[in-house]
Amino acid sequence: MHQLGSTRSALRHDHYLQTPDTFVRTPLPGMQNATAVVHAGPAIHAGFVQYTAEMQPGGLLGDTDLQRFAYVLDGTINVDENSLGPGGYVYVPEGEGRPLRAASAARVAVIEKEFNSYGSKPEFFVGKEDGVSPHPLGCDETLQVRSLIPDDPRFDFAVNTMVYQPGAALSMVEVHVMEHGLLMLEGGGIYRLSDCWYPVSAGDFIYMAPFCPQWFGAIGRSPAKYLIYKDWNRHPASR
Ligand code: UGY
Ligand code: MN
Repeated sequence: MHQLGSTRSALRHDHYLQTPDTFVRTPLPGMQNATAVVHAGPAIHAGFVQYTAEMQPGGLLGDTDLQRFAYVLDGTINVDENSLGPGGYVYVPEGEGRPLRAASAARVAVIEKEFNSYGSKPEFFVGKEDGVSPHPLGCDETLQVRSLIPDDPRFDFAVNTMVYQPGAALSMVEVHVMEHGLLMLEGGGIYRLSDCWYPVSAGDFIYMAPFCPQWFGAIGRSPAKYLIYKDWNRHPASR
């Protein structure tokens, strides 16, 4: 049903909020029995591409020349001999082009980025979120971060999950050179972006440009959780 033209989605010069009611599906080259909801890319001057792939059983995400990180939201995907369920993830280095095949109906958060090299190229790996030890952000035990990409300067980006207990919040308004792609996975709260405050909940996507003022507070009776990308480990001049 239409909502008389209203939506929480909003596009501003240094951020945007994209809510599921506004998602438009599109096929991408190399996809078979799959479509993408594109969240970010060069069209908004982002230094990375992010999309959610919605795959039918047997669906295929074709090769890419870019480095690719994929995090399974629902269902099961296969990469080489690896089978990944919800919370599983894979990193494919630039130029390796290993296809992802859905073993069941699946939804996958995909991040692709041109590699900004520093030393040698990192290697292919797979992981499971619940195999990563969380650490508090600063001294705040109510806000736990899991780093899904190893702490290794060869990687030019980071992907973390952040879990906020109800009432937990970032301790400061952050303003930083890194940009973010953020997918809300569970719960909700209020996101401050620049001079706007947005109610957000699971399923929403947020893009934050470099230096976009940002703050989040979790509201509700259950924790809020998001998956967040940032460019990382590189000199600001090399972007
Ligand atoms: O890693 C970060 O910059 C993170 N704390 N930002 C955010 O949650 N908006
Ligand atoms: Mn940040």
